[in-house]
Amino acid sequence: MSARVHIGLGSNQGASIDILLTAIEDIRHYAQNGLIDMSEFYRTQPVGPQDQPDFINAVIALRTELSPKALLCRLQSIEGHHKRQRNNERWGPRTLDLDILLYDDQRVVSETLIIPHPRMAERRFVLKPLMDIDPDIEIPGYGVAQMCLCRCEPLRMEKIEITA
Ligand code: A4P
Ligand code: MG
Repeated sequence: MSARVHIGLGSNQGASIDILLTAIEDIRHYAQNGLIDMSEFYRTQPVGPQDQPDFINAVIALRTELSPKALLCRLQSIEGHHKRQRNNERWGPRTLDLDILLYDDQRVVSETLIIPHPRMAERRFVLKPLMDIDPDIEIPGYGVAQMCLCRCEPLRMEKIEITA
């Protein structure tokens, strides 16, 4: 049985828009499913250190038969293709960050994987694109996304046109 999964994408190094579009194609391929719902793309103020470029953020939703762990493994390999280098700076710049936000309404807590993503409910750059796809969605353990959005800190954020 397949699950509906939401994935958050972010980049603030390199050709971020192209990187996100390529990553979406890679995920489509890996998930063995042609159907992907895609949010708008946004240019967003960094959360964390401010001496780094703005991010491009988006969210996609798809159905997959991969387990949460298998999906994480595939997403990390896609991050690897984009020369993502993990360094020690928390919330520092990156070419590609792929986070599993939701996996049906399941909750997962393990050493390597937490679903819902533990910081998603406080992040405007996640909630806004998530609601482009599913406006009434509920985040298990946190409540309705719209209510979470109302509680978020303000964040500079603008929609960008994608000509793909
Ligand atoms: N991990 C646990 N749960 C998950 C999950 N649900 N999805 C583990 C993906 N990974 C998950 O991730 C560290 C470890 O988290 C992984 O090995 C995996 O086992 P990482 O991608 O190496 O590290 P990270 O992303 O730098 O760490 P962190 O703290 O998760 O960062 P966040 O919370 O993802 O924040 N500002 C704007 N405007 N836009 C952004 O996209 N992103 C960040 C990164 C900070 N500021 C930002 C943005
Ligand atoms: Mg991450």
